[in-house]
Amino acid sequence: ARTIRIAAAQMGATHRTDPRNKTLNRMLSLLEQASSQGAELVLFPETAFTTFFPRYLINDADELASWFEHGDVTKSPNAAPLFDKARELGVDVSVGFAEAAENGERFNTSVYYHAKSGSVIAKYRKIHLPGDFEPFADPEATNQLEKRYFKPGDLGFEAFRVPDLADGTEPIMGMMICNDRRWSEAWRCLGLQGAEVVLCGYNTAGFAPHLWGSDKNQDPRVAEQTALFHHKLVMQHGSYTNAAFSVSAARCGMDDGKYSLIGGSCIVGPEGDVLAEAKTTEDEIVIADCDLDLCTQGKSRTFDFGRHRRVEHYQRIANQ
Ligand code: CDT
Repeated sequence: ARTIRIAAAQMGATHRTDPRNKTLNRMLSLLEQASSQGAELVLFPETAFTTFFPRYLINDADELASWFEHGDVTKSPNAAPLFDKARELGVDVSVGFAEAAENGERFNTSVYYHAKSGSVIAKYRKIHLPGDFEPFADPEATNQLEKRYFKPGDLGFEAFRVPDLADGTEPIMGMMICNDRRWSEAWRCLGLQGAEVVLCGYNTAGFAPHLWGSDKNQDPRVAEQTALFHHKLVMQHGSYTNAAFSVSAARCGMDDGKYSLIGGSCIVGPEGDVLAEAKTTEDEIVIADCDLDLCTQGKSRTFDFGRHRRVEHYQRIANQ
């Protein structure tokens, strides 16, 4: 069997005032825990090294720059120890971070770090940036200013092969980030490349009535449950319709004592079945053995794209 033991490293509350090394130490501890449980690959959340800063209106250029990793993330002082530890433990890591590229452009990014070669073998820049450029007028509203701080990703949804996993059979993986998981197009781009595992870190607001904009979301408990339901719905649907495993890792809990983010980190099989899921909204390892041979049925029968898709009728989604 082509089995990989994969972990989602869920991360609980991370406050605006938390020092970077506190957050980094939590990540190192999660990585060690996952490794001691035999994980070969660990997924960390979106913008894992900091709180989810796009909720704040930040006008000071230096402060804004401090939320980003500049240049090569594996050498960035606030992030490098994670990659060094991954290499030492021989565990692959996929992690999200705010990227300030060499040319000054800023993206919401994730990388796949391959421990054996000690190198980043794939990079993804978030394509679907949710929220707004301008903050809400209501000062109590939770904002999501990703359109202000990031450019839409320019690397596409590129699947990649990972050496030294699943008995050296080089499994095909893909990355998406948070809001991307709600878009069937993102899943299909990866599915069409034969992706067997899709990795997705996220920060999803629970109670945030302005942001979600629905009457249903006025009650905090209902709002959280609705957000959690939609999260699992899209992970299970995307996995099933593309016959791929998916792994999702949340940044969750109550940031700054007032901004709630949902948990629900999970590992889903190619039949859409939840194999493992978080029990808390704190730092927690969610782990499962993923036998990639289980993708074969879906990829060769129900979702054999070559035989069953009717691309001549899909012009609308290709061009508009
Ligand atoms: N980080 C991120 O992309 N969060 C969004 C919140 C939705 S904004 C209405 C998400 O899709 O989970």
